[in-house]
Amino acid sequence: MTDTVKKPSHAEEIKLASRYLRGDVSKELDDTSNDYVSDDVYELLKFHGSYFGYDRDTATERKKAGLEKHHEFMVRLRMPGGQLTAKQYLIMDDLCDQFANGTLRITTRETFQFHCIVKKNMKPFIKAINEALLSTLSACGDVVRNILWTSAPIKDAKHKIIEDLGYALAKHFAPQTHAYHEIWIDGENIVDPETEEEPIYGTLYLPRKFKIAIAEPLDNSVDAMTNDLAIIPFFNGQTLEGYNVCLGGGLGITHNKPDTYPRLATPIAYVKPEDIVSVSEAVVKLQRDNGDRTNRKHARLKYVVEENGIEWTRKTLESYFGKPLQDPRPMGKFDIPDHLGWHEQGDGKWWLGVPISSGRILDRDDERIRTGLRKVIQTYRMDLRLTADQNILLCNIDAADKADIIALFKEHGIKLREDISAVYRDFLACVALPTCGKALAEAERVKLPLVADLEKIMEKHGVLQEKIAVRMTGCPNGCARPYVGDIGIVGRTPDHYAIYIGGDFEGTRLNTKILDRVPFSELPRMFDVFFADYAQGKLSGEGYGDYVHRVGTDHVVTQLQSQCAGAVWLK
Ligand code: SRM
Ligand code: SF4
Repeated sequence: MTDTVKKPSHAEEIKLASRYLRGDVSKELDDTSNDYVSDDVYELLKFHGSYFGYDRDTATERKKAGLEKHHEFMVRLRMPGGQLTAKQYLIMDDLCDQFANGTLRITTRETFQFHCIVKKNMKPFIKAINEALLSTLSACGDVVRNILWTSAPIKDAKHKIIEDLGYALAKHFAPQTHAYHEIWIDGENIVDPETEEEPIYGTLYLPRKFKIAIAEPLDNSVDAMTNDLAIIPFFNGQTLEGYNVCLGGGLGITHNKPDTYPRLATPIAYVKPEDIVSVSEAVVKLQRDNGDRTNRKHARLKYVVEENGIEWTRKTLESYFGKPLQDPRPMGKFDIPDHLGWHEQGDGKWWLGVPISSGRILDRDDERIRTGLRKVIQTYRMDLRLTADQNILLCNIDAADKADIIALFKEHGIKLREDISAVYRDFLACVALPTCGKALAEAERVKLPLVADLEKIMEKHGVLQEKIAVRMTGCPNGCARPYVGDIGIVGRTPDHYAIYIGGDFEGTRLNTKILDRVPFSELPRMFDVFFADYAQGKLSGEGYGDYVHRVGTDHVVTQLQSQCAGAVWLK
């Protein structure tokens, strides 16, 4: 018998042949004889911050009418820590009318996405983004993605240290290729690709996307442990002592494929402040050389760590770093502070956290979020931060302006912290239909009616103000991090969802699947059983996920079986 050596995936061949991400991107975008791009350019465009797709709402009708799909592009910004200025916001707001679908979409990784851009607009659009001193380079693709840290603009030494590290890592891992400038900004070859180098990534870049987040136990609002690399600083008061580096978080799965699984990062080592950038580089190189380049479904760092074990991971990391590493320090319980509403920043100024349902900035019925936000930002020119739970923080506000700002929001019918329930606040939904090519079911578009149902049910059982994180996605890829919430609702087939329960609010425990295909219309009935049981059995202050973890998922399933007997979705 001969050993079969697996071939690298096609994506690897495309990267290798691309001359550091150039390929035919520019040529194909300039071809106005059609509105699409080839499969190879589709792969390369990701590194430039864009996904090519089509409008899924109209695809079937158009096919019946013998028409082509309506092709369009999504564009994502890279915005470390979710930070942008008022001027940049206002330009993005203009650009979404000029080139996209008139909405800005805050993502679960603290940045903006734009949807429905047509091919001929791609070059002027990305150029205009860069003219506003923002970028889309490496917002997607097999590279280090947007780096997350808490959006809270607290002015103390601790937050400054975290922010400085975030920016240092973002700079360190930015791709070095000039392709981006050539294609989107200068429009000509300024560097010979033969002489170029990617010192960290090499010609093949990484086997897959790579995500980094920094959290400290008192603020894990970025769900750090779901990242390939989670960095946890330890402070003594305001003095930094060092960092735990935790490897191998990641959430994407395929339904019914047990060899794909969500995983939380494992603490591997404790490192000194001066070593954190080199150790992070060592982690990225470990994944670069050991991630599975033959199968993209198996290519994330989580599989390298899980399959080789902690000892191997630690030893291999030491060999890349070049020095022995210390054991990780024990970590305390994580917390997730509420960044919405008014908060004093520590320098006499204030920030206001504004809830944006599913991060979609648009005028919706009486709630004119886009117009109201624009007006407030135009008037007060404050700095802004986007959060990992799809909200926006308006920063550096003078106490004297607080009342007028609230009045402006009220005038536009915008719901603020005090106008929404806890479950509204902590319910994340991914984009899903109609733009996401992977969506099996709806998420963002059905979120608000579902929240309204949930609120009624929770109120009926007297648990409306309990903190419960619900995360809903249109497919099992996990973009709204459904496997770490108290409750995960994951698209299974059109209109049907798999249900996961028993994670924790703090993002440190995975939940468990209990149901496979619940129709959307049956979700309220299911929640009614969940919350009746929870209200009766919970301890004071106990979250839903913690309750389920204590009583066991079998107990919840038994409740469902006795109260929804005969329901097809229980089988
Ligand atoms: Fe995601 C792919 C949207 C955060 C795991 N994600 C996609 C694509 C690009 C669909 C595609 O590949 O064709 C989605 C674009 C939809 C659209 O129409 O806009 C998409 N992901 C999003 C966003 C916008 C969700 C949101 O509602 O905010 C988030 C953008 C983040 C950003 O700004 O960079 C987003 N995606 C996540 C997260 C959460 C996180 O990173 O904290 C995850 C889970 C963590 C992880 O990476 O494991 C996530 N997205 C995935 C996966 C599964 C990856 C895997 O290892 O299996 C895919 C599919 C893929 O990569 O092949 C995916
Ligand atoms: Fe699309 Fe699935 Fe991600 Fe939702 S979870 S945005 S449906 S890839």
